Amino acid sequence: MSSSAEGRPRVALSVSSFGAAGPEPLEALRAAGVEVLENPHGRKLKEDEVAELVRDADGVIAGTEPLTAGVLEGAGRLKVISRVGVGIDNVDLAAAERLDIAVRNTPDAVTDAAAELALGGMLAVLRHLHHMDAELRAGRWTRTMGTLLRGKTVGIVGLGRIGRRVAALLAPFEPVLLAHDVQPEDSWAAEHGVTLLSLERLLAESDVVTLHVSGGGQIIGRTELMETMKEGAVLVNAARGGLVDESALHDALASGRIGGAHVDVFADEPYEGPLAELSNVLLTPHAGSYAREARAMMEEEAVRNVLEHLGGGSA
Ligand code: 8YV
Repeated sequence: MSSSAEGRPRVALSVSSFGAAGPEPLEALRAAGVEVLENPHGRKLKEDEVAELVRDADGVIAGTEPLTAGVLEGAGRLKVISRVGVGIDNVDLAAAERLDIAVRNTPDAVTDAAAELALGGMLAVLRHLHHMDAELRAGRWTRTMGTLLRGKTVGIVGLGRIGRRVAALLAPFEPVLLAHDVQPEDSWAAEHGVTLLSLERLLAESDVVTLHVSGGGQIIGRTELMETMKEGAVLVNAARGGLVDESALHDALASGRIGGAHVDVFADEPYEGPLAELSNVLLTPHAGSYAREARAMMEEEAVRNVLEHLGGGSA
């Protein structure tokens, strides 16, 4: 196995949470003779913090913290970035390539967890579960009438692994399924009863819009929220914060133009902001993959990936 100057290879855990689903991944790293550098903050690291943690590391097991060109240039012996997760939008891929740093991810392990969270978010928002829970805790017996998911038109933006799983989970609700994808696969859509549309038409026709693209910039801005989307529609974003204009979403929810939303991901995480003042939005802390079984799989795979690249064989 390749190693640091002191002999043992160093692997930095810059991901915000590691080992919470079980000790095996950490044990596997240590059993492989790795020196583990833990995230000292226990939350998503900022650029300067991740830079410091990975400076002397040979490998990094990473979450969604910014692995910018500056961070990678400052990590002189880094050979591999192993993402615990599927999205690699936080990694400067051009810099990684230039610096000969391999980038790996765990593309399948998150699928069920992320898709189930999105389904849960839809149901919760349609029936105002979070609002009624808050009311009851405040001593008020408030029954807020919701709407069914059954038979609704659901627009899935991004028809990759997670988007497809969402489509499958939705099937028993007998929805009209619409989807938009930058690389549409007509045969899959036809086989699964999904109608492929432009983003604009999908937004105009859907009662519920759920996002499943990883990165790529904003796609739901003020115009989409205030004009294109259906009056009273529900938006679910368990993909990436940057996809939605948060301030426009706040205004659209506050005015009732958008009926409700589940937001799991934010432009800046941890999120503190005005969406928290609205009762028609369910907020969760980027927890799409945070289900025990998924997490265990993701971490095991991430350890395997890092050890493979450091020449340590299988974990
Ligand atoms: C995070 C995710 O990676 O897979 C992704 O792209 O956004 C999440 O699963 C994960 O929570 C960070 O450990």
